Amino acid sequence: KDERMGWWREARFGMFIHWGVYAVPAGTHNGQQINRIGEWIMNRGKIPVTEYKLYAKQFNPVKYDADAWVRMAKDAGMKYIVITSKHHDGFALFDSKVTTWDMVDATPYGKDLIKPLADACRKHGIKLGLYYSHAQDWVNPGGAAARKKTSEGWANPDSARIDAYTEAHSGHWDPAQTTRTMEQYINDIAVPQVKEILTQYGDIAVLWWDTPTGMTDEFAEKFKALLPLQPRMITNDRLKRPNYPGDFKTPEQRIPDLSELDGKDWETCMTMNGTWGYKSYDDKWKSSETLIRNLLDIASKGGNYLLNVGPKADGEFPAESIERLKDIGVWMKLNGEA
Ligand code: FUL
Repeated sequence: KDERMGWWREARFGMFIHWGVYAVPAGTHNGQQINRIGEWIMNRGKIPVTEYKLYAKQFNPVKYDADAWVRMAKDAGMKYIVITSKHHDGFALFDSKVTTWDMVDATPYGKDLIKPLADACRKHGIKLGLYYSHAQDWVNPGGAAARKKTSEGWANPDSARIDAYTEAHSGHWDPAQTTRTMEQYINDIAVPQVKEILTQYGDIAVLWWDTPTGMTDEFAEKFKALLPLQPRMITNDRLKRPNYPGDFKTPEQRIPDLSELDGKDWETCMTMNGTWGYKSYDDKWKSSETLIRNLLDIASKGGNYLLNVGPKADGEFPAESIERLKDIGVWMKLNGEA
């Protein structure tokens, strides 16, 4: 394990990228601003599957320039990138053969988004990690859904009825989501897709699981069995809880106190503003100074900082993110870190 962790322990700083169909509504559905994080808009707004799918028809990131993204990360002193190959909305940014709910089949763009990023990372000496939502999937039937109340998410006149429905259907809000079992989803979608992402893009440095809603040991073992496909890869601690510690812990949106450190490897993931996935009106931006201080705090405690960018649907990073990455890069160069 120490051998596999070597580069990561020295990396200190990486870029998280949350990108998907949710960048199209960008926080607003049917004229209503949906509360909280942008990539959860489908769940928070309880958007029916067929309605949410229409957003993919507008997902056409013609300005996507993977090389420019990787250069921005590298110039900021980042050593690795972790991108959402599939988030909870089930949408695959890659070319998946087991579903049409992917970039190639469901969008006008029609091309795999992970491939150019993998190529650019290789070219610039940046490690590539893939986030994969293995349990939650709100579009491929049988995927899990975390129960979130509409009454907390937005002012829907029909909140009470929708919340009662999700309560009775393990968090699902659309009958289309439950036409298959979770076991079928694991066997026919999630396991084959993890196989796809671990075999289609060359070396994958990190596999980043998330939110093990409904995960059983039996399901978790099926995913674990795929890890030898990338023998040098490391994984986080979110495959299943407890008993699947992975290679590092993942404090979210917070930096642990010294008293919490127990000698295990850890990575703080954090947003630059208040959302992971792009929201057009989120303005809770942290200052560049705060971000640099966070990095120093984390590095001094032996952790890694995975700082998020939520690209827009046209393929560009938000201007505020670009500005902050540049500021961090300037500081890094002054301090001989990049
Ligand atoms: C969470 C997810 O539910 C969020 O959408 C985000 O991806 C964050 C990094 O992990 O648990």
